[in-house]
Amino acid sequence: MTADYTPPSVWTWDTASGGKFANINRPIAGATHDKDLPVGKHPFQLYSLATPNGVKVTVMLEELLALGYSGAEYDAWLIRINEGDQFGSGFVAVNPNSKIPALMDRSNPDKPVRVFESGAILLHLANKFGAFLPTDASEKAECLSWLFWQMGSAPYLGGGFGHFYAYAPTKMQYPIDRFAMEVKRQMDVLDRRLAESSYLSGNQYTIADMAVWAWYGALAKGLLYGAGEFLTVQNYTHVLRWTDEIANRPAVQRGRMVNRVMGKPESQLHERHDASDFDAVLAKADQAKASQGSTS
Ligand SMILES: N[C@@H](CCC(=O)N[C@@H](CS)C(=O)NCC(=O)O)C(=O)O
Repeated sequence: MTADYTPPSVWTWDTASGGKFANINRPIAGATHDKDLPVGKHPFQLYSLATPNGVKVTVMLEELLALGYSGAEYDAWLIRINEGDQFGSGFVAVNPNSKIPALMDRSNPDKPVRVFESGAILLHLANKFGAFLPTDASEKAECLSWLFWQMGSAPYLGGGFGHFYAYAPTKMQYPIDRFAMEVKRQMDVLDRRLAESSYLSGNQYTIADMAVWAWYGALAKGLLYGAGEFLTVQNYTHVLRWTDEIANRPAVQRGRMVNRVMGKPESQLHERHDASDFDAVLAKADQAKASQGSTS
């Protein structure tokens, strides 16, 4: 890759373009191999991974269960995107866009419904259970505005800033400057909103908070792309206040563990098929704490 690149008249696919994830990027859609998806016993079958886009859905499902909606019981199956699971024929049938998260709503077994795009999944669940979506028209409009704000903004954070700051094969100042500027502007947008209200849509915690928290809460805590210092995230104090409050919710703590394959082993629940699945992970965390205590 050179700084003085002149695009040819017709773009061609260079399979060795470099950069993290270059092995799974393709200029064509559709399945690469035949593979059925597993189906468990619960009304909802989630096929996902604990990236920010995946976490917002497991948080929502855990929040619904915490409110007592047993109809929100779910099986969460692991999709390893760096191994190309999203290109299996079963997955593509649920999400033709080949990206996690993808949900099959089997509450009516005679008429399963597929839902893809995390925002659509959150809205589908909120409508179905009448939860985490304000009923007041103006608060609902505010909630949907922030939900769709996240859908439109996060690609600049992940695909723009994160890609060029952390994943591209070389560090290039122009795209890093461009996307750092945009991401800081987005953080300021949130900070100003959260200075004037407890949650994004007003006084209620909603699907907009779940969606935005998964991305911008992680960024505010310095957990994305090792970029906390670079973006001086500690300056967004209202975002941090809101981030910590959401992170303390027990359902959020459970939701962020589901389909997680990175970080401390005691924070990872690769697949979730029953509420009791969390117990084994929490026992591992207790063991880790105890063994730290006995060696110190
Ligand atoms: N707009 C989509 C974005 C989903 C998305 O980008 N998923 C990523 C992981 S965070 C993915 O599956 N990438 C795999 C690929 O691009 O092949 C949503 O909100 O659901």
